[in-house]
Amino acid sequence: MQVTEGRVIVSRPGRNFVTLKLVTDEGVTGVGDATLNGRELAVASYLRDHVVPLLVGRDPARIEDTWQFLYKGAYWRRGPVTMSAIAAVDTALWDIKGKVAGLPVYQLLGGRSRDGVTVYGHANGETVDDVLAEVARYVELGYRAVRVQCGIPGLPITYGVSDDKLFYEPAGVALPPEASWSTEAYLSFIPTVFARVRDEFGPALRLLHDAHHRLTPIEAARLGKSLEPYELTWLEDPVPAELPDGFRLIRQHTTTPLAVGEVFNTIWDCEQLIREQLVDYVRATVVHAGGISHLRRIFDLAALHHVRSGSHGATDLSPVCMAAALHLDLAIPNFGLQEYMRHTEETDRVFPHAYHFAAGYLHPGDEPGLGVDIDEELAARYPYQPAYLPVNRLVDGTMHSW
Ligand code: CS2
Ligand code: MG
Repeated sequence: MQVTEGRVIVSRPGRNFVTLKLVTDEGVTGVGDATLNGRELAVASYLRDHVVPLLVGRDPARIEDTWQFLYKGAYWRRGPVTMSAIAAVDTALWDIKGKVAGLPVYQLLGGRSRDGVTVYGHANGETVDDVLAEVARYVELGYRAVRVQCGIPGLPITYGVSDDKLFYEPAGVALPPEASWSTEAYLSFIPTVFARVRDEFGPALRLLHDAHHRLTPIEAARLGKSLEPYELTWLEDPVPAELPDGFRLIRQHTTTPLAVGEVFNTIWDCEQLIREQLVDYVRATVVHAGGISHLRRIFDLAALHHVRSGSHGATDLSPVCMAAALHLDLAIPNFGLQEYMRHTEETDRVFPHAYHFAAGYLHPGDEPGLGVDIDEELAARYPYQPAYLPVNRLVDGTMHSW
């Protein structure tokens, strides 16, 4: 069998997605997600101009060799654009292998290690009362874990809080919007939100919170400590992770578990964090961290060091990425949690999929391959439009991390 064609499909069914579809001489096809929020066309060009020509004529069965060829052969290693492009190829090749074998991909990864994939939803609201109503909605839907994000009094916009419910879209159209931020206001307010949520929903519901890389290590340590009475499953992205030592400082002060990794693109971004047990959950994803093959390598390393998976699953990761993540989540021994932010109906129509939600769990389904596809005719009706994530400034105008 040979790869004969690779189609790079850029489409905006509700938001921008980049999808790779590999075609073989025997008619079997495979799909991979290549979406990099706000930088979509860079990955599309990387694939179209530099990768697809290398794939034509290759044996699609050679997944690991193709990964090594694209990673080492480029000379320029790592980086979100490169690794998202490699991820798309890797994911599409696993899809093809599953279809050829007549097996869902999780069977090729060693079979099920659990009955279903526990997911968490993103409950957000402007006020604590809005947040309580959103958490209640997730609980009614059957969720066992909820991430809680609340508007901060005195700040006009808070990242992660919007009018969108069940899904939410942080990327605005055209030029990037700017938000403002006050650590002081945030640190004193957030524990009061969790006090109300825990009080209302009791001890069994798993609660999470995302700090979006906005704190310094000592501020994050204070937040972790003040959230201890509310027994969070994790505090996500407390500090930017370029400097792993920051996590050591947080660890010295709090037993609130830590999660990080949605912007990681290789094992080298988290090797020290994992090896030194500085975090509890690694949240790298199939699409941004080199595909199923490389993410499995990260999770295998994590398993040796008491670190569990907690993959990112916001709306900018397409249903193709979600399907691939679920096959891996079902198979690995050290699965922790999977984020599941629902896609819009438009997105779901363009990406028909077999995965389904029931009683707080997602299951990838039992179709051969990944069980997801792209309807190319429908996708063509939604042309790309530039859209950017907001940038964040302190109230005095200083650029801040987000
Ligand atoms: C968030 C996302 O879901 C999450 O954990 O951090 O909103 C994230 O900021 C976006 O997916 C970035 O593209
Ligand atoms: Mg996050």
